[in-house]
Amino acid sequence: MDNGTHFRTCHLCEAMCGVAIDVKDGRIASIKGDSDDPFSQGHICPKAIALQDLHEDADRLRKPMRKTAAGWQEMEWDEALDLVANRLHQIRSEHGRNAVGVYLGNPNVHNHGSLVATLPFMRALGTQNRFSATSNDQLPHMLASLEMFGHQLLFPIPDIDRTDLFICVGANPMASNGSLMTVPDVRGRLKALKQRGGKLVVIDPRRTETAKLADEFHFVRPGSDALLLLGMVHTLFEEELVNLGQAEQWTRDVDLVRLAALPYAPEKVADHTGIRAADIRQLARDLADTPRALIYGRMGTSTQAHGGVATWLIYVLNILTGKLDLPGGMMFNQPAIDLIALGAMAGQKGHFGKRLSRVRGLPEFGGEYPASTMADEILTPGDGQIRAFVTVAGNPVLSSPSGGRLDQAFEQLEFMVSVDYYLNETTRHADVILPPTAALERSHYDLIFNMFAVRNVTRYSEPLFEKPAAARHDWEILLGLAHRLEKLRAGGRLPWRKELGWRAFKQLGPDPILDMLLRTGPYGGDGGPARPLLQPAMALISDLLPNGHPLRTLAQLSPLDQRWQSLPKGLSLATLRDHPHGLDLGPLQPAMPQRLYTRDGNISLAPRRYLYDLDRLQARLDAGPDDALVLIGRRHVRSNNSWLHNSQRLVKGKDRCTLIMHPDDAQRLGLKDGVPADVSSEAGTITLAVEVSDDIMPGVVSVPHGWGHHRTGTGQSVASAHPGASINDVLRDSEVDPLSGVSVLNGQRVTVTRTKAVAEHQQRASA
Ligand SMILES: Nc1nc2c(c(=O)[nH]1)N[C@H]1C(S)=C(S)[C@@H](COP(=O)(O)OP(=O)(O)OC[C@H]3O[C@@H](n4cnc5c(=O)[nH]c(N)nc54)[C@H](O)[C@@H]3O)O[C@H]1N2
Ligand SMILES: Nc1nc2c(c(=O)[nH]1)N[C@H]1C(S)=C(S)[C@@H](COP(=O)(O)OP(=O)(O)OC[C@H]3O[C@@H](n4cnc5c(=O)[nH]c(N)nc54)[C@H](O)[C@@H]3O)O[C@H]1N2
Ligand code: SF4
Ligand SMILES: [Mo]
Repeated sequence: MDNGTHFRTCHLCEAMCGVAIDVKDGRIASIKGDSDDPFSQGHICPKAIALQDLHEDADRLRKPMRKTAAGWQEMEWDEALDLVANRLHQIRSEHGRNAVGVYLGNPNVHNHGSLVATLPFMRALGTQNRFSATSNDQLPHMLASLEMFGHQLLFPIPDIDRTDLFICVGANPMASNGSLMTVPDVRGRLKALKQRGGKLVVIDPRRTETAKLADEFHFVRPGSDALLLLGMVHTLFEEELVNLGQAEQWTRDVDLVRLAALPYAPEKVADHTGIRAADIRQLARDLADTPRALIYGRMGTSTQAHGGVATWLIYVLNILTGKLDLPGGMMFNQPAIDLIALGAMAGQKGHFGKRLSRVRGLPEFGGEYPASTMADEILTPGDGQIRAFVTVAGNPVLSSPSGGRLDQAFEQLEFMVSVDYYLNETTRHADVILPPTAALERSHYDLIFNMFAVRNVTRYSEPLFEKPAAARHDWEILLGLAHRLEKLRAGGRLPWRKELGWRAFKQLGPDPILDMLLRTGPYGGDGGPARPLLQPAMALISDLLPNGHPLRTLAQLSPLDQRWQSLPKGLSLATLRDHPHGLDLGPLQPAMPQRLYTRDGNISLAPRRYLYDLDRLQARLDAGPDDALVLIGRRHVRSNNSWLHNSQRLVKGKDRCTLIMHPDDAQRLGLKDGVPADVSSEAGTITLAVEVSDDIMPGVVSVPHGWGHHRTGTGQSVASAHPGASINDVLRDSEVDPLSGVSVLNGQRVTVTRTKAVAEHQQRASA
């Protein structure tokens, strides 16, 4: 790679910071914030250096590997892809297409090549046993968007730069850098909020890094948010504070919400939530009375026992107080590549509950079953049992509940393949590992996170390093497998048109598709020359895609054909190449009712499935306040899920995988700061050091996720030296929110005891 400074978007988290990477003698000399990026303006977080560490990591796999009796052996690409396709095809021929399971992990959504190639790959696999990180994450948000706004990806985004009241429930953007809110430099933006006289309120069972910046903070009992939020809705109606503003014209079922909230007066729910009734009422009043205000919820309100209802209620509160679609409230963004509109044009807005999973009868969402039933589907014999498994950029052994059970399940498969560049807790079970190129060897465009950004922005990054001759990109691996699988299914030969389609797809790759999408998108509209060969190639490619795939519309799109009330800026890939720091496309704009995709064009405020699920909440209320010890998760700015622990520069320093516990609980349990404790449930036991702190609510303990690198047979030397323990070895996969199917990652009951070995040791010492 040329010496000098290269500009790029960091792909590690959702914030999309621009980085300036200095290369000297073919090596990275420094990584800094790109101060000319109009969106991030030079901000980066400590994780950005991991871009270099990942790239240079000697443990990162660079060639396909096969597990043999004599250990792992390297393979050539064609041999590896043939082997994998043949084995998968053989198993589905013998046991049916659902005998192959597949799990897609989080890094896929940070990789436009993977996104373009995943769906044809899924279609080629043809299995209904699909899983992903969605059901350990944002599923309730997608469900609420689908039910209320008619499209699973149409998320309301906090207009953080213009709001005067930001109520943050169950999110810790100071550690996570924002989620479903792409927001580089959240600290700077929250500071600006305060400077203009605005207020930040945080509601969380832990006084988080974000809470420490807040003007007002409330501890909330994990899993009780739905009660708190209903108490706020109740107050709005009782005190006549409901005012939908413009949205009144296109919102239906307001009365049903009023009725639903009747039993939940703040005075009734206060003890359950741990928040005083007067405070609940004041929160509702503040939200209603502040013209530019919003309430935002994330992992803490989503991945819990009432995640479906709580997430719905957050949307409801914004709408009842007239904050949806208003500057300073929750707004819809308008990305340069609008997968929402494209999906809708292709007839696909999302679906839920069309099928139920075989073993536990859990609902599919967007064609995927909940990750919490993955082990059931592998371990339970019968028709449709999963016998072969594919993971793509995922580490479910550490990221999904009952990790120990997943270890067992993966071990008993007939065949497993992982598309991943690390030998880790999950991929160690694979028979073949197919490692893609490193991120800096590929181009980058945020197809997903541009849709969640707090401003409309766009930026394309060229590869920083040339791809090594023998390496394959994720999209090449997935298309290579898909093409082979389709051929095998067709008995060895495809009709010429399909064959041509696969070849065109593999030849073009994702970037010409980006170009086409940019030109035909809302900021395209330059009427530039449609490339003569591209359009027919797109027609061939779109035939390979499943029905409803957003790119299915590709062949029909043309730059002259204005589908959006166009905001022409003449965008194309060439424009973006000319602007390596990215382009600002302006603040969020009101978009209702045009942006709604519901059948009748209205917001559905009270979808029935939420109302039915209130019975379960009522039962919780009837059972009385609960003080059992419950477990919640946490994130740290120097870590990212399970896969940045092999960077020495990020893991160094004091142990961050600790059990945070309130002093009262520590005293009751005979525990002290720094002493190891056992955290147990039916799923398993983990041992980790206690960190006593009154920053956590009594009755709650917290453990970060993504650790547990003590397992044998992995190939991450730094991570193994800083193993920590996996919270998902204690969380039970039996606990899901029955409404949405999302895993309960926060609020499960656990027992904590002094680690036996230590207790015995101390007894001996005192004897
Ligand atoms: N208890 C608890 N569990 C949680 C959470 C929690 O808060 N608490 N959070 C949940 C959430 S929000 C998420 S998103 C999930 C994440 O869960 P997963 O997506 O299953 O796990 P990650 O830790 O992100 O692992 C990513 C994997 O992808 C590989 N990888 C990285 N980049 C690439 C690439 O470019 N290509 C390929 N092919 N592979 C790559 C890494 O080596 C790693 O194996 O975890 C969930 N699990
Ligand atoms: N540094 C870093 N950044 C990341 C990641 C990472 O692992 N590390 N992961 C990325 C991913 S994949 C995602 S999805 C995002 C997630 O982004 P966030 O949702 O902002 O991340 P969390 O830190 O998990 O915040 C969840 C908060 O909910 C609180 N909580 C737990 N239970 C409850 C409850 O019952 N009620 C309420 N009100 N609060 C509760 C927790 O204490 C925690 O503060 O972060 C992304 N960014
Ligand atoms: S916040 Fe950190 S990890 Fe996230 S995009 Fe910015 S530099 Fe990368
Ligand atoms: Mo996530």
